[in-house]
Amino acid sequence: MKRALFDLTGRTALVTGSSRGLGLAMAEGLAEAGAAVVLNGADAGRLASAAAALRAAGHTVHEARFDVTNEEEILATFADLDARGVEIDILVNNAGIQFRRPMVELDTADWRRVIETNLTSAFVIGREAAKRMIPRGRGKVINIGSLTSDAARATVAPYTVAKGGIKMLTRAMTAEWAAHGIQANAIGPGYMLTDMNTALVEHKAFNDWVVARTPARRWGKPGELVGTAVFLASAASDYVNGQIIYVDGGMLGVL
Ligand code: GCO
Repeated sequence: MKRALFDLTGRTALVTGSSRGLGLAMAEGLAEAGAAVVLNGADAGRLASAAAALRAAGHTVHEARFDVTNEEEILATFADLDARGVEIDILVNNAGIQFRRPMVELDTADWRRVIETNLTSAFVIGREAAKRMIPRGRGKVINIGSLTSDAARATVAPYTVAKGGIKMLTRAMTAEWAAHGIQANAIGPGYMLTDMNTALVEHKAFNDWVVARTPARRWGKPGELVGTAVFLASAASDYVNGQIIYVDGGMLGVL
């Protein structure tokens, strides 16, 4: 049977940082397109309730509690998935943190924590997934970038550097894995209504700046990443590689 272009039936997607926010929205969208999903979070309770909600909607859900900065936990998770015969066809490197502080006041430990969580984790988890995708001759890696993958904003330097790194990591993955049938791409969300941005939404001047600066004149909703995620996870993007697709209401492209 010829697989419909955007159909993910029979595929399994691991989405890191998916017990809430953008990650959960994308996991739900991939499930609605037919995929089984492996939800991930560091908090077992939050993970279990997110998984229960998706199961109640009729989706096939596995739970993978691990801290994306803990390599031992990552390797143990992949060994456990192997043992259970759960093949990861689609990886969404979404887990990330934000930390806002001018660089002259920024501790090196905070810098390292953001880089480890937002960039190094994508390399380590991507490496483990690719080791298993390459022998199968196919796979999808979707890295979650940001507007700051291409433009800086004051007070968020480590986040900006990590997200800039995500764009180039995506291209490095393409350089090494595309010939093995793996498509690695990125999504650059704009200003989305997530927990990470609550303080910004509640800050009137910042909120007004986002609304005025965004051609769509509004913040984005997590569900608005789903279409791009399904496209990059499906056969529809089999010749799309090393790209970053901005889902930002036009913010990055318009002065
Ligand atoms: C910030 C925000 C941004 C957004 C997003 C924009 O402090 O400016 O947290 O980083 O979350 O990444 O693309």
